[in-house]
Amino acid sequence: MFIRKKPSWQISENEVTPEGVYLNRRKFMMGAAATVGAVGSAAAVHQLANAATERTLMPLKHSKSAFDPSETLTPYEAVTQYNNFYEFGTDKSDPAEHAWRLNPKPWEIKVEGMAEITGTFALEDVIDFSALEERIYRLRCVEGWSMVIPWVGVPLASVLKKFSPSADARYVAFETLADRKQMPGVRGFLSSLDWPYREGLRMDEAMNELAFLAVGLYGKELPNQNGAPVRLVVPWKYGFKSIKSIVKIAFVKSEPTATWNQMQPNEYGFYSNVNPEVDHPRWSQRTERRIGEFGKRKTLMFNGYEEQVAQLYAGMDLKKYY
Ligand SMILES: Nc1nc2c(c(=O)[nH]1)N[C@H]1C(S)=C(S)[C@@H](COP(=O)(O)O)O[C@H]1N2
Ligand SMILES: [Mo]
Repeated sequence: MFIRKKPSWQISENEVTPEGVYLNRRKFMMGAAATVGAVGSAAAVHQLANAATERTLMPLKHSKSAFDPSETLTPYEAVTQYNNFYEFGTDKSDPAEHAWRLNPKPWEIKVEGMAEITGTFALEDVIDFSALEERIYRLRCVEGWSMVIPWVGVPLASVLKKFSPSADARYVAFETLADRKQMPGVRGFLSSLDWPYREGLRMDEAMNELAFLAVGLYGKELPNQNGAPVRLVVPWKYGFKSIKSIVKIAFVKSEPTATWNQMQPNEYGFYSNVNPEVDHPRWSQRTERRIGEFGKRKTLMFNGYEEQVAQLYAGMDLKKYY
C-alpha cells in the first residue's frame, strides 16, 4: 500500500477558504451552471469565489470583437468553474479549486524546430499586448457540452510568423507546463495522462484566421484554470485541441503527438474537427448541451465556422480523418 506524505503546502481548499465562500462555491457547482443566470447574487458569489481562487486578474486593453456569434455569453462563473484541465485533476471543479497553485508570472515559451528564429522567449516577447482583440467564440467539448466565451488575445498566425517558419514545417506542436509542484494532477500516482499535455495543428490550420492565442477572457487576464497565462483557442475543433498554459511551440515536419489522440486513437483523432456526422464511438455528436441552457442544441458542422475553415479539408474524408 502506497502512503504518500502530504507536504505542508498541499492543504485542501476548505482549510484555506472561509467556510461561507467554500459552501457558496460548492452550491454553485452542485446546482451546476444551468442555474447561475437565475441566481440573483451571482455577482456577489463571483466576488467571493474569486477572492479564494484567483489571483488579481488585471484588465486587458483590447479592441472590440469582429468575431461574435451573437449568442448568449456563458456566465463568467461557469466559464471559470466548470473546466477541463487534467493537470489539476479530472473533475470539472478541480481546476477552479487547485489551479491557484500555478504561477503564471513570469512565463517563458520555448520556440524550436524548423524556423529562422528559435529560442526561449518571455511571454511579452511572444504576445503583443498592445494589439489584443476580443473574440467571442463557441467552445464545443468532445464530451457533448458547449459554451460561448469572450476571449482576449491575438491571432495565432501573427505570433507564428514572427519566428519565420521554414517551408518544410508542415505542422506546429504545442506543450503545456508539466510541473509536479504546481499541478497536483501531474504528480498523482494514478496520474491520468502522459505529461506534458501535447497538441498540434497542421500549418495551414494554424495560420487560419480563426486560430487564436488567448491571454484573457471577459476583458481580464486568464484565470489559471482556463490556461493562464496563454492558451490556444481553435473554435472549429473539439475543446481538447485548445491546449492550455503553453510552454513550448515547435515547428515540425510530420504530424506531432497529441495527448488524447495518442491515448485513445480510435476515439480522438488528430484533426478532431467538430462534426455532427461523425460520432464518438461511445456517444453521438449530433447534439450538445449549452451550459446555462435547458435541453439540447444541434451541433453545427465545424462548430458553426464552416465558412472560414471548410476549404482546409477539401477532398479529405472526414470520417477517416476525424
Ligand atoms: N493542458 C491542458 N489543456 C487542455 C485540457 C487539459 O486537460 N490540459 N483540457 C482541454 C479540454 S478537454 C477542453 S474542453 C478545454 C476546456 O477549456 P476551458 O476549461 O477554458 O473551458 O481545454 C482543453 N485544454
Ligand atoms: Mo473537452
